[in-house]
Amino acid sequence: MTKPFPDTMDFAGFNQPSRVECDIYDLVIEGELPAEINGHWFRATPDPQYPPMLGEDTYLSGDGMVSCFRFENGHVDFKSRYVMTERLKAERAARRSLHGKYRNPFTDDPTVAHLIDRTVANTTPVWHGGKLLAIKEDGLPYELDPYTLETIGRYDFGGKLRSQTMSAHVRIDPETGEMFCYGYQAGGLASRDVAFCVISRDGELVREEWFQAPYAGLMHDFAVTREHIIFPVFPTIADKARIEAGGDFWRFEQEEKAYVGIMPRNGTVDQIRWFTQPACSSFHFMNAFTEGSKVHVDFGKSKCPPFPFILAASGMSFDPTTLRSAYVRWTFDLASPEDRVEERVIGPAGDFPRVADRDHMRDYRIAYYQTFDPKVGPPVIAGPVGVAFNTLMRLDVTTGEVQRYSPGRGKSIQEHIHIPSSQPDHEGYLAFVVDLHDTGLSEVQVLAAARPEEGPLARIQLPLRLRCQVHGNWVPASDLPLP
Ligand code: V55
Ligand code: FE
Repeated sequence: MTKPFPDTMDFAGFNQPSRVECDIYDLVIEGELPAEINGHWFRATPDPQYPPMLGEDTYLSGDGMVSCFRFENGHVDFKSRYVMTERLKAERAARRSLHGKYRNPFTDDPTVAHLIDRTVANTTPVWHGGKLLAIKEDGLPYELDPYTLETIGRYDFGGKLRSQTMSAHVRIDPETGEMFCYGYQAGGLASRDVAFCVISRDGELVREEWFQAPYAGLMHDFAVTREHIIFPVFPTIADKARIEAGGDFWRFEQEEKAYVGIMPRNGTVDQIRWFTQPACSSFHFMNAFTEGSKVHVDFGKSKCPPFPFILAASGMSFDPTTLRSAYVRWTFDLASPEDRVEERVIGPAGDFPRVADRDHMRDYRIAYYQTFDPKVGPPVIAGPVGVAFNTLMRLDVTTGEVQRYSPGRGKSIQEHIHIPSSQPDHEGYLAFVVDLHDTGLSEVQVLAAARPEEGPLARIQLPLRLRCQVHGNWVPASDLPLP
């Protein structure tokens, strides 16, 4: 018998597991959905099949559920399927959870000790080189059929990839089509090995170069410019002895420094130059670009990681007011031998930064990201951090001007995507799932990216609750034809 899920933040309210694999044809739409929006919006959501074996767990451990909104000429269809990982297959066969703590194999049921990895592939759906990959940073990607969302299997770039892991965040050069990514703890649990990888436009692994990070830090995202690769390492650190003793995977070490490694894109990993800063944290990078000898990196900087389970393991507690500081630009001058970083505030605190795909890696003006604004309403629980965002922002990084949109009290928003327009001088659209806490259902809102404050052009209604996605990506019909 499958018992109820625990009554904790990670599994209650809007975070209740949904576990629904479904197809919905022609969702009901209020307003006018622009007919030029054609393509697939893939989303990855942790959605645990079984209640945690040890009684509690973090949201981030949930089995990967990939869903897709397919937009075609003013119509939208929906589909959701589990990623059939080795882990989920073993658990379905046993009809119960067999895995213990987050990323800790020493806490698992002995019957799953033979599995190559325990990834749940729940973080990002990546479309590149004609393949749809579902990735979590603790294991190899899983390849999915982009039309049926059926799992094809674990993907190692045709046997070429040596790293045991692959980053959930990748960077795709809009000019060359190359995909940049990396695996951290590439050589094993809590190792300092990082495998820097480049995948050609047509999906071939053309570079895999290993280096040692200063410590086994949580490397969730990185940044790439036309000339440089930037590897930030913040002191949320794994410790092998602690993990082997059945302890927590991550601890935020306030006494450690943060490091940023910068290498020339046409160079090699032995040319990485490390800069240091006092301990801080960031999960996502907005954009980066090189200007002469200077490298600019834009991101949301906070004092410590936001996830309650990491804070608890570090003897800290969640405090949304002190956690977040601001969006900053770090500028590194490679012409200077000094270990110096110039920091400038570019925008309010928040997360889920996204720029138009074509703006990646170069000097840019517009970014879209999210924040929690207490003036809109009291905090509502949804997603892995607990307090969900309720406000979407459009930031002009050159002027600091911010436009805001909030769907209102009792509603929270999930990570947005940006959809380019084919019309000249049109900034495109933003689309995101809105959690309707009063009805327990979800809807999608579509806004004009240039004027988010004007509110939705269209609202796409769902007859169910969509658990909070971690990340999603838009794939235009020009890259993946509609079936
Ligand atoms: C993140 C998400 C993860 C994870 C580690 O968003 C970091 C950050 C969904 O899983 O395992
Ligand atoms: Fe992320």
